[in-house]
Formats: sequence, structure tokens, C-alpha cells
Amino acid sequence: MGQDIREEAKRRAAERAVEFLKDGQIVGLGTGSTAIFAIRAIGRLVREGLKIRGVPTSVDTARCATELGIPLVDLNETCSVDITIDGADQIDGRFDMIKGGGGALVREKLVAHVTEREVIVVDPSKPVATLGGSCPVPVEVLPFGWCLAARLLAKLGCTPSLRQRNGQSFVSDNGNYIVDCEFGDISDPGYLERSIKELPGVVETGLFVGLAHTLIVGTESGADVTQRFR
Ligand code: A5P
Repeated sequence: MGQDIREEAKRRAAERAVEFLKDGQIVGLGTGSTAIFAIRAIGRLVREGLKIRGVPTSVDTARCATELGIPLVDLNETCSVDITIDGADQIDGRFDMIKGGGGALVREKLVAHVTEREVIVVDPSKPVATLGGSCPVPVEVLPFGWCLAARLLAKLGCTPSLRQRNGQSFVSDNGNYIVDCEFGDISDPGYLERSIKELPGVVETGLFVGLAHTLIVGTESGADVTQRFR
């Protein structure tokens, strides 16, 4: 799939998701190149009179939403979210996911946990039969002793690498580092998520298990909507 077609697929998925929004809702605003299409569409709807308040999942998303005139609310003030629209790096048939390619996994997971309906918007390259393969699992770690956390992650069976940006260690919105962990195929995402979370120095993992409710895959001509089997 060419880049232009992929971008169109992302836009279609995101704009289909925005059709679920209703007046009065608290809306989780995802992060990444797919979620941004949803944020732009929400901005247009707000200008046309839609009354929602957004909970951003990153500093970038907050800035973008503010520029578009979307009113924001702090997660500590609301503690619950009606609907969130977010992207994913991979999603499997049970709607388990790898997220955090953009480094926003901690806030994305917090928001997903308190969301009534988590809507995931992706292009056709993201759905997979098995999570992992060549897609690393991002793990946010404390900068203090990150090397130890990376060594413990390696003992779980991955090849860890500290994420870099412009020749420096990537720093998340929370002031932490991200270790990208290549595990190969992941047979039990829930077990792996729990094993990673037990390690000292780990703040959060990019494995999202049981958190997504609706998947929207943009296609060349439209968008396919699937609900998670409960
Ligand atoms: C942000 O940290 C991520 O979880 C994104 O939601 C994920 O990486 C998908 O991003 P794209 O929509 O840019 O592929």
C-alpha cells in the first residue's frame, strides 16, 4: 500500500470514528498520525457546535486540540471518559494491541483504562494474527538505572534498545526513557504484560490487553467497523 493511500485509509478510519461522538461527552484524544485526523475532525465539529470536552493523551495532542479550539479537561477532574479515539501499532483478533510507537503509552493506557468505549483507528497494515514479530513492544522506564531495567527486560526474552531521537535518548512527556523490546511473536500478551510490569524501573508497557472495544480499519474506499466479541 502506497503512502498516500495509507494516509487516506487513516483519515477514513478516524473520520468514521468521530461519527460516534455525542453532545456532552468526555472524549479521550489519542496520539499519532492516525489519531490526528480524528482530532482535526473533532475540531471542525466543535466549531460547528458539538459540545464535548477532550482528555489529551500527550502534550502534542493537547497543543493541537487547543489550537483547534477543542475544550480540554484534566483527567484528575473527570476520572472517567465516555469515548476515546486512538491509534495502534498492531492489533490482533482479540483486540489486544501494541501501542507507544509515538511514545505516549503511559497516558494512552491511563485514559484507555477509564474509557467506556475505546475506539481504535488504523490503516490496513496494523491488524495482525499474532502481536510482535518485527514490531517492538515499547516499555517506558525511569531514567535512573534504565540499564538495569533493560537487562531485566532482556531476561524476559527480548532484544532491548533505548529509543533515540536526534542522537539523544528519547524523553517521554513524563520525563522517562523508552526501551523498545523485540520479542518476536508474542503468544500470551497478557502474561508478558504482567511480567514486564513486575520489573523494577518499569513505568508502563505498550502492551494493551482487553482495553479496546471497537476497531475501525480504513480501506481504499471506506472504513470497516468491528466490535470486540465479549
Ligand atoms: C502513540 O504513542 C502510539 O500509541 C500511537 O497511537 C501508535 O503508535 C499509532 O500511531 P500511528 O497512528 O501514527 O501509526
